[in-house]
Amino acid sequence: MIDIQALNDRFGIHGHLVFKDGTGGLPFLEIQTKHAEAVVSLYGAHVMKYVRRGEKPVLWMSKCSFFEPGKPIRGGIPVCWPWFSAHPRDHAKPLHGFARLRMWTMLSSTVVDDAVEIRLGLLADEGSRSLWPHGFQVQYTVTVGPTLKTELLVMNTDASEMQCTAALHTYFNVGSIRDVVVSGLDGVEYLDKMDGGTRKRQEGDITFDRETDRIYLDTTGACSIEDKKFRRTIRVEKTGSRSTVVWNPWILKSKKTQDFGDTEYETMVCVETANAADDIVTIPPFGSHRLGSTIVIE
Ligand code: TA6
Repeated sequence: MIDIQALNDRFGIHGHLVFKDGTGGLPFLEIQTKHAEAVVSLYGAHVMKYVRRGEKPVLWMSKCSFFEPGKPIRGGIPVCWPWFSAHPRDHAKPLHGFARLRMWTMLSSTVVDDAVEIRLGLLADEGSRSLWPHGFQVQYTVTVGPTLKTELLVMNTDASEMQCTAALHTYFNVGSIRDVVVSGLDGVEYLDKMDGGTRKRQEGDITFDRETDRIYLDTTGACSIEDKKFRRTIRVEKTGSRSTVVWNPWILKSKKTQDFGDTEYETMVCVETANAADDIVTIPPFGSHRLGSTIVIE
């Protein structure tokens, strides 16, 4: 049982950061700043909410999300690590790795200019080694201010190299998916998961009129999500990432997914800062890798 009072005593910041007990007994923290507010679950180090003062939420959350140990929270920014999608050799292992299914440890909380920065940690243990035979220390830094910055620092604590894939699997809140245009991937090769993983090349901007599930490869550039209904553009900048994943489940997949409302696909799009498929990250012994995303509202 996590001691909320102890967390508030040690990491709470008056007027800026408070811990609370959440649905399913999963503790979360609320962040308030001059520019924005956010909610982060310690379960999965999962940013569930980011909204700038007077604006519509930037992140999408399903009204049907589970809040149960062992099941991922649906929406916000799932931390997918140490593998993206199915485990490469054992599909019985959890989709998108185990980081989003673990309780993370608070490491620090600070006010930095007009932002609040928190760091959460995850260490290898018997449970993780039963799924993935590596020693590691992971630190996840979330900076809530006029922009939302997230960074996943993976440290390899073994004397052997580590290979992993990952995604900051961000669900963005949009007015209507049919009026959304994603740009920044023109000419980039992608794997079309809706066409058996066929390799294709993006021509122009991305629009949505069906289930869309694509892993764009060898791309380090920023993407923009133009939301015509909300009359805003969300820019997704990234570091340490060579893949961008674009996903909308559309009608049938939404209906088939228990923690996804039948029509919720209409108001979300995933543009994920990732290293997936061919873009495997190799971390040398005692080395490290940083995967970072900055979300800017224009
Ligand atoms: O990132 C897109 C994707 O890999 C889709 O194929 C879909 O599986 C989605 O992730 C959500 O996965 P989840 O395990 O969270 O339901």
